[in-house]
Formats: sequence, C-alpha cells, structure tokens
Amino acid sequence: MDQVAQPSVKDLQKSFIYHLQHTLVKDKYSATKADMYLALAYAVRDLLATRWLDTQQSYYLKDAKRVYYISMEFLMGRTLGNALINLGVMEEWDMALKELGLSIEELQEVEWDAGLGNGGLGRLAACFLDSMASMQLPAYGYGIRYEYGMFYQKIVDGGQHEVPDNWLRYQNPWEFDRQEHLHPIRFEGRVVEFTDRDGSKRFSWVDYYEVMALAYDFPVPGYKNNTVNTMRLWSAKASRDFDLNFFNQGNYIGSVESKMKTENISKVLYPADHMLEGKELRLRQEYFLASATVQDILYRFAKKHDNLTELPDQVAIQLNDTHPVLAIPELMRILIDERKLTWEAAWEITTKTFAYTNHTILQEALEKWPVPMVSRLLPRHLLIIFEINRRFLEEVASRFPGDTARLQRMSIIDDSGEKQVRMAHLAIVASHSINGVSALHSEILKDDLFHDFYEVWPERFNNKTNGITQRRWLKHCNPYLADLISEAIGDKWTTDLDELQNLRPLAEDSEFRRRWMDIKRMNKQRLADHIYQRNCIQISPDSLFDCQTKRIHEYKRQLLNILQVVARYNRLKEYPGLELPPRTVIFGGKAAPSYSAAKLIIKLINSVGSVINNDPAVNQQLKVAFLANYSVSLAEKIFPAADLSEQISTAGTEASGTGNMKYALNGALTIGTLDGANIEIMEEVGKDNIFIFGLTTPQAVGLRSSGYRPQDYYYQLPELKTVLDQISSGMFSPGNPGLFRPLVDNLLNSDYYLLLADFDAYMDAQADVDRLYMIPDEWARKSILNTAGMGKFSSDRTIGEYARDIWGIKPQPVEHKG
Ligand code: 26R
Repeated sequence: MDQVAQPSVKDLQKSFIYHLQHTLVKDKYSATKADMYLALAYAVRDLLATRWLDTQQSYYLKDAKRVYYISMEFLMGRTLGNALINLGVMEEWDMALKELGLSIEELQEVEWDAGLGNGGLGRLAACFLDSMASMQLPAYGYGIRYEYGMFYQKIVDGGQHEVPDNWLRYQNPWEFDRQEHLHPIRFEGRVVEFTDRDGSKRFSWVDYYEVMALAYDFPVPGYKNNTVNTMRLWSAKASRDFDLNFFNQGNYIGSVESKMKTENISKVLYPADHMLEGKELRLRQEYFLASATVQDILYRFAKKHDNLTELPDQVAIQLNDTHPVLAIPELMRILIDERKLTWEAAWEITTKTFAYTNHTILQEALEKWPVPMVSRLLPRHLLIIFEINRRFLEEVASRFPGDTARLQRMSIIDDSGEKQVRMAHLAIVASHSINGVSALHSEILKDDLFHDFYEVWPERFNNKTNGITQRRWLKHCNPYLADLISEAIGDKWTTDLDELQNLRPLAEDSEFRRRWMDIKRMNKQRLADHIYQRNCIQISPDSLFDCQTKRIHEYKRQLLNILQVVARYNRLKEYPGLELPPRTVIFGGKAAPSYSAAKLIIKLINSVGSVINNDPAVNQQLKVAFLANYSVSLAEKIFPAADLSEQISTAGTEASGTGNMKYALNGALTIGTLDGANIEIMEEVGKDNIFIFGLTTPQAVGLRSSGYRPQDYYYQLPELKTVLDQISSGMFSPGNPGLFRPLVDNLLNSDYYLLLADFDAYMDAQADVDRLYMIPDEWARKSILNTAGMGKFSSDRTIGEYARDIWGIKPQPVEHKG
C-alpha cells in the first residue's frame, strides 16, 4: 500500500507548537517536560486520526469478516514510541524536536506505562494487536479499562512493597471515550420459566440489576501500512435507572455508596497469576467483559446482517485463556432467550464462532468457580452451562458406554467436593479450536491435561507457537542494533523476520562482530547507568550481564539461579585467583501480593546481593542486582543489554515463554531447560549456540512418580549442601537467622519443581557459559547466530497461522485518503 506524503519537519514543529499552545495552553516559559510530551503525543495522534477513520470505514464498507481477541489483560506499555515507529516518522520527529532543543528519548520517558496485565499472557495480547494491524487484518482487542493496572513494585529492605498504579491520574491522549457505545450488563436476580405461544419452554431473567459498560477506544497502528485497528476497553458506570431507583429511596449517602460499589467492577486488575483466588469481584469482571463484548459484536454484525446463522462467516472470537469464557453462555443466552433461536441453532453458531487458547497447565491457576456463586450472580448462565453439560455428557456416554469415571473427569461441573464450574471444560466443549502456545505445551494438552477431550475431538487441537513483535522488541528498543542489521541485510526484517537468516554469514566477519559487540557494550553501559541511579550498585559493562526477568514463581526457579550465585560466591572466596569472567546477575519481576514463597525469594535475592556486592574480596567478579518494578518500559532497557538469558523453568511447566524470544532476538545467548518454546529456539539457533541442561519433561514426570528424594542430592553434592546450609543458617539474614529456612525446608522435604535434581547440570552449564565468554570472538559469533535464528518467533508468523487455521480471515488493505 503506498504511503501518503509524509509531513515535513517544519509541519511537525508547527503541529507540536500548536498543541502546546492550544491544547495545553502553555508557552516555552511555562511548559513542563510533561507538557512537551503531551504536545508531542497530540501531534502524533493527529497523524493516526484519519487513518483510523479510514480503516474502520473500509472494514464496514467491505463487510469483512472480523476477529475479536477477548482478553482480561493487555500489557501495552508505552504508546508514543510505538506509534512513531509504526507511522514511520521517528527520524523526522527526532530532527524536528532536536531543532527545538528537545530530546525525543527524554520526552518518551515521561509516558506512564499502560500496565493492564500481569505478564506473559497480557504482553502476548499486546504483541498480537501489533501484528494484526501490521498484517492488515480486521481485528479488535476487547478488554477492561482498569482504573488501577498492575501494582508498582518498590523494594523496601529487600522485600516487595506494592503501590497502586494510578495510571489515569495524568491526561491520557491515547484513549477516546465513546459515550454512544454503552451496553447494560445484568447481575443477580432469578430465572422464571414459562411456555411460549408455540408451546415451547422459555426462560426469562428477572429482578436483575444493571451496570453500564462504557467504551474507551485506543488506536492500534499497523507498521507503515495505513491500518489503524481498535482496542476497546470497557469501564463500569452505574446506570441512570440505578441512580433513580436508589436515590429516590431517600438515603442519599447510601445511594452514593451503592453507586460506587457497582462502578468498582473495573477498578483494579487482579495481580495474582499463580492461583485462582475465587473472589466474586473477579467473576463479575469476567462477565462484565464477556457480556459487553458479545453485545458489541452483535450490534456491529446487525448493521449489515439480520440472519444470525451467518455469524460464524462474519465473526471469529478468540478467548485468551478461560478468563473471558462466559462469552459462550452469554452468546447462547442472547440467541435463545432474546433472539428466539432453537438450542441446536444457537449451539451451532456458538461452536463455529469460538476458539480457545490455553496458557497454563498449573493446576492451581486453572479457573474453577463455585456453583453457588455463579448461581447467585448469573442464574440464567448457570442453567445454560448445566444444559451444555447435560447434552455433552450424553454424547460422551453414548461413545464410551459404562465409563462413569470418564464422565466424572470430563464433566464441566466438578462435584468431587463443593460443586464447581470448570471453565476450561466449558471452553473446550464450545470451541471448534483449542490451542497451546508452544509445540511441547500443545503436546502436553493432548497427552495429559485434556487427553480425554483429545480422544473425543482430536481435530480441534492444534499448536500456535507464541511470537513477539520485532517492531517493539528490536527496532524500537534497540535502535542501533536495528540500524546495523538494516545496513547489512536491508530492512525487510521489520515485516518479515525470516530475513534475519541473512545475518548468518556475517557472524564470520570480524569487523561486523566488532560493531555488533560495540552496540551491545553501549546498551550495557546504558543499563549500568540506570542501575547505578536506581540501586546505587556500580557495575562494569565488561562483565557478563546474566539476566532473569519474569514473574517470580517457584516453577520458573529464580531460586535455582540464586543457589548457583551463592555457589559461585563460595568458589570465588575459596579460590581467590579463580579465572572466571566477571558477572552481573540481574533479576527483575513481581510476586503476586498473596504469594508468600515468591515474596521470600525476592527478599533472598536482595539479601544475597547485599552480602556479595559489599564483599570487597569478590565484588570485582560478581554482583547481583534486583531491578524494581519490572514492566514493559524497563524490559525495553534490559533486553538490548543482556548477554545471557536465564530460561530455567522445570521441564513441562512453562507453557511457552516469550521473554526467551526477546532476549535471543537482541543477541543474548540462552541458558535453559527443554521447556516451552526453548525447545523450538534450540531447533532454530542450533544446539551449539545455546546452553541446554537438566531433566526433560518425561524424566521430570518419571522422577516424581518414582519417589523423588531431594535429600539424596543434598548429601551427594557438597557444594549444594554448603549453599543450603548457609541460607538456612542465616548467613544472608544475620538479624533474623530463620528467615529463609522455609525456602530450604521446602527444597529438602518436597521440592516439587526439582531444583536439587537439576542443580549439578545447571552448574555445569554455567561453567560452559564462563568458558565461552572468555573467547570474545566466539561469543560474538554465537550472539549474531542467535539473532539470525529468531525469524520463526515473530508474532506476525503466529498471527498468520491463527488467521489461516482458526479464524479464516484475510488481509484488508486500507487506502488512506488523507
Ligand atoms: C486466573 C488467574 C489465577 C490467572 C492465572 C494465570 C491469571 C493469569 C494467569 C497468567 C497465565 C495464564 C500466563 O500469563 N501464562 C503465560 O502465558 C504466556 C503467553 O502464552 C506464556 O508464554 C507463558 O509461558 C505462560 O506462563
């Protein structure tokens, strides 16, 4: 698609000054840096506006099939830099601002992250939006406009403190409220049964109360292609009826209180991603998103169609995990109760429309909601779920006569204890596609977690290995490396990441290697400066930057990393002349506020760090830094500076991982287990260019079932024993010697994630890392080969597969009329 003539540098300056004066009413004397950022944001926004209108109009006129990506989380990070990149105006703006004496980097730092997500699942949704727009797909993201996003993490005395993330406190130039797109969402009440005029049994939901869902739209620009898609986030508002009913009762303050309570629905993102807490407010949020979105989809469909059986030809809905799965009974309810379709017709439409992606196999994180809670909140939906289940179990019973154990295992209702709705079973039964997010993970779904369902519907199961957008995770975050790559192989990689293969021969070119590592060193210096400012730790850009950044979780094994760090410390103390390359071990990540083991691990990392960093005998060779408040914008500074990427989850636990891809794309080497997408990364970069260690998934499963005894390792490995004894005896917590004992006791007595079993292999792999880092040319070569091998992991590839295999949608190029 040809680009419309870009504005000149003079035009950009005019627009910037216009917004400074007229939108913000500031001049050069009164403008703060925040004002300058806003003026720039409004000027860039103007460039998006007409493209956005053109895109939406063209989808309408072409009556294109749309895809709806429904997600409780969108971890977007900052918008400005991404908009500049995708509009292709970064350099022009850089010049325009320089002439005005301003730095575009500095202004970008003013923007507060949109952190409406926990981690991997939320960031994947954000990368998918970028890819869908960049591939010109008619796509929408639907989510919740939480008033408070992921909490801001402070480290106090080495421990995590949560501070509310009031991201809307500042002006947000990137959102548009759409007062006209308002949907009523019903809760509670009861169901009455009646007989229709034609004699059929009907249900009606009565005595409910209503909350309104108000739309806020966010632009999602494609890369240099005139497409601007929409992310629509819902905010809860008390309805006018609600106000009238309550305020007329004469209890004014009481009425304001209940009004606030209904508006609480979109107040805060739940920050727990390790365990379902089962809080009623969370279930309300899930239904709020599901219902508002389904109503919106049907409203848009109805502008051009009146035959609902055509819905699956016009609409594909992808559920980002089970969190929005109530969209299924909601669509059934509307089709049957309001549009008067038969059950069979409604069911066919529903199953052809929905597809489900699973993102975790951890039992504690699988959603199950108590039947009494669902019954009180959503009485009609519960009846629909029961009926879906009744028909489903009938089908299973006829295929497997007499197999009652199977019926119990597969039922949507778990009645082993307090009755619960198994949301994943509901998603599987009502979807035509079920996918995992890496090859290994998708196999585990078929062989293990959902094996019973795989036997019934093998054709529904498929894999879609995750990916990341190279626009944000290379071009934007690592501009010097991006320019070097483009200089060497052209810039087609920005929309076709497989082009990176052409870097392979350059790994053998010593001049290219030197330039490659010069850029890495510069990025390391930048991160070192940042760390010095925040943590007051001085680190050398010549040390090996060894990074593990991700949510803090036992299965991700940050604890294994820190055990290795303590062992390294002991070696350096014992053998002062030891020839090891200096290392800086960098951690970042948040713990769920309710996850006490994860919080204790943060405290341990910081405590080990303060002993090591303050020990003059080793601190030229080893440092530990925990970077507070890991977020999208902080990640953008870390990936470009990393030498080594730690991907060390117990085999069979990490669904995919996406940080692993971002590190390798920026030239870090991976030390990792055969878990999630690490396996596919190994296949792409080659076994010689990655440090793989540890148990495989079948070995891990086998070890557990044959009676794993962690203490055997404790007694057989003297170095390991020393480390564990040091931690549990208080060497890192002199004021409170027993502080870390629970972590060690857990390792010795249970160690579900097999840290002790993998310790020795991990130490060996780390020794291989040290040896390689001592040969800078070899390291540089492998670093280049890692980037060169990352073509497969573009989210463009992933989205292309979803579009072709699941959604049946095609690119719809947008003509920009200017
Ligand atoms: C329901 C609640 C307790 C909850 C559970 C789990 C809320 C959020 C989560 C987050 C999970 C689903 C998640 O983020 N999974 C991650 O998804 C990434 C994208 O597919 C994967 O790369 C990553 O391996 C996986 O852990």
